[in-house]
Amino acid sequence: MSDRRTVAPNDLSAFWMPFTANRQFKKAPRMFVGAKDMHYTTSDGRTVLDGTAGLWCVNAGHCRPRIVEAIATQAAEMDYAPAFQMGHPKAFELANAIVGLAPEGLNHVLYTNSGSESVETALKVALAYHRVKGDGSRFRLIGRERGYHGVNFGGISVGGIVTNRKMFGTLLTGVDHMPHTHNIGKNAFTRGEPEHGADLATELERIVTLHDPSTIAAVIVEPVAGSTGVLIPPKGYLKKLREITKKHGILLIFDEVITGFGRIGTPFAADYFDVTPDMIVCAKGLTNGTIPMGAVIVTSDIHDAFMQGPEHMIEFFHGYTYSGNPVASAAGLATLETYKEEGLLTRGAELAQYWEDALHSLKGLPHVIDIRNLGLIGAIELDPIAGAPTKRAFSAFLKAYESGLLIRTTGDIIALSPPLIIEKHHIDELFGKLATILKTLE
Ligand code: PXG
Repeated sequence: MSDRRTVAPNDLSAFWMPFTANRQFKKAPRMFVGAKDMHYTTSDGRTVLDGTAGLWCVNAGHCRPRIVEAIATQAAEMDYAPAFQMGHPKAFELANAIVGLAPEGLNHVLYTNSGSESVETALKVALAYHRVKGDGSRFRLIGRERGYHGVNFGGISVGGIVTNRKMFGTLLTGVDHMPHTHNIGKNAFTRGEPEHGADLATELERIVTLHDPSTIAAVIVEPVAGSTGVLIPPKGYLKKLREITKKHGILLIFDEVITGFGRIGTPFAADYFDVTPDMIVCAKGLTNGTIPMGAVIVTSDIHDAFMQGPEHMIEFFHGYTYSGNPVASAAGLATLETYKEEGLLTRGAELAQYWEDALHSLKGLPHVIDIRNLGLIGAIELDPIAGAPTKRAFSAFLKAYESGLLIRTTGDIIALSPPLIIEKHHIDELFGKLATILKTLE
């Protein structure tokens, strides 16, 4: 019998791959078959340094023993318990642990299976919250250009990525968008938070005035926009959004699917920016990428508003078969223990300066028009090839893979977000390889 860990299947046609150039991939497949700590192993036996924590999710590095064991043990002990009208201890333990990490006041957790579902859940909570409070005219949701909130209908409606929206009809109605904050003209090569652009938050005032505050349920933003190419918020911008939303009784939702669990050197971005939203949406790092799981963390004010009416009645008609799944909960608990034991939720802060210096050393290399960073996130924006946008960055991605380095690209932007266990010598290796690649790009 063949060793299934190392031999690639010979028919790749059945799997229609997500967000992938399927025809290109299937002509020259890139297959991972193993992973440990900072590295993947490819089907042809090569080692690849993980510059992206999988897809921004493997914050503690790969195949960590405590997490692996917790998953195996839970799968053997109790694989599944009904999520509706029944419970199991680990889902409650994990909710307490999440609340323990979250900013003060965010005290209740709804579970989901992904970031996309967390977004849908948060938007629904927002609409229902106003309604249970007798304020049902608040039906509008405000997102932002270039925002990414997953791929379900609510998420693409409040999201602002054209390619993810244009094929899908009218989307949700009653949605409006703030302008994005990306401004290379003024902020290129800024280290950390850009100086220019906080005034863009006042665009929210304009939108609120246009629709009247009494019609607006919630504003959702990524504190640091990830998928759209790493857009760091201008200094003071998020605080202004908080002031405006508070003034008008509008809920503020932080989508921390990427920034949650230590990515920028604090447990959540809310901590880093010292801005407490009404809800935090998370997923990815919650289980270190092992078992699909997401969560929405909400304030007591939101939770308590629903706890009314006859006690035998369901308070919120929403949830998933796998909400708080036992194996996912066990993975989540072991993940949070690993983060705590190894100080990973603040390790990004310790390494941020070294990371920033290494990243910005690429300034001046061919085609590099901007470099941005925060915590252990980095982005390098390349000048697109005329008439062939995305091609230059994609070719950097392919060359990186060949040279033993995993990076992510979106448009002509290279995004980096390594596991938080990264060591300085890995950072040197990563940027050393990247510099070589950038020098050879067409
Ligand atoms: N919100 C944000 C802010 C995200 O970044 C989602 C929601 C959706 O999560 P799910 O689990 O449904 O995929 C995301 C996902 C990339 C990349 O490389 C980013 C994501 C997913 C895949 C790739 O930029 N973010």
